[in-house]
Amino acid sequence: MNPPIVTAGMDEYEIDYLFDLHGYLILKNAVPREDVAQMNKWVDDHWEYVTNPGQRFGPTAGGQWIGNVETHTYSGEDGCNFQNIAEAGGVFQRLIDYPAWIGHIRRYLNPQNGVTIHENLLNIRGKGGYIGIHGGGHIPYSYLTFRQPNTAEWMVGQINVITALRDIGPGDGPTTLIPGSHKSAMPHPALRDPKGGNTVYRSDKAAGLARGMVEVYAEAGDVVMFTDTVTHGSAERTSEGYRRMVLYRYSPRWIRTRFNYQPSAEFLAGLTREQREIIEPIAPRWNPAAAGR
Ligand SMILES: O=C(O)CCC(=O)C(=O)O
Ligand SMILES: [Fe+2]
Repeated sequence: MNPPIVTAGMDEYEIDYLFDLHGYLILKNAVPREDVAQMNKWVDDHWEYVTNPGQRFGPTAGGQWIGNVETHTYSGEDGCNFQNIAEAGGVFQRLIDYPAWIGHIRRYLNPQNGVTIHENLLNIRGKGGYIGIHGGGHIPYSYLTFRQPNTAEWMVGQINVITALRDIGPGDGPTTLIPGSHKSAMPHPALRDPKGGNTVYRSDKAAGLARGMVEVYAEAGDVVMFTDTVTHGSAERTSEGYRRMVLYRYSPRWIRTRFNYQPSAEFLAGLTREQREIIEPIAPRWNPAAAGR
């Protein structure tokens, strides 16, 4: 099967058809070289956090703070995450509503739902690292919708946008997914519920080896955009060195942030109106007389 590659000037209907059918798109050359270079420089400047295992933490433990960016790992194997990377500013701020994808995001979430960011991070993953197989159209999570079932309107509950900062090819631990699985009512064989329900979200097996998976390759500056509903994960990295990518997850404004990082005052002040509506779609509200605010 040919991967659903989107190139400049492609007809929107064709793009939508591919996204609907496969559950993902590869946006070629979506992020220009200068922006990729800026992000790689940030990684180089903060490499000590990646290589010092003492600064990798389990999902519930606190990480190291770089301003309002926090280091973190989900499982250890998935590598080092710099969570809340949008607060690193510059290009990371511009990614919030990057022109290459924000129009697709607004359309697929459905403009009536607005847009917010559920999670944003920069991930560095070394040899042996991977992500277990997870997701699928069978799971009754409110953010794993794809269309309004009565009218077939777009109603995608979450779209992941991965920007490759280095080329990601065979052996480099690419994202893997099962095209079309966002529409499957049956759990993947690795996600079967022993009691016959639809409760198993994730397995620890590297997703690359699971039945039906395809590896999604990307060159630096390409973007892999997929509904979180598609069954996915990543292959184990077998090459030397590290995979570098940035991930912004978009959801309707009704869905709360994953970790509830509170935007710093400086960050908020530097956002454009459109960016602010995404980062803080609902302004905080409290009794002005309350203490401590
Ligand atoms: O690390 C990867 O390639 C997959 C990341 C993932 O599971 C996600 O974006 O939801
Ligand atoms: Fe995922």
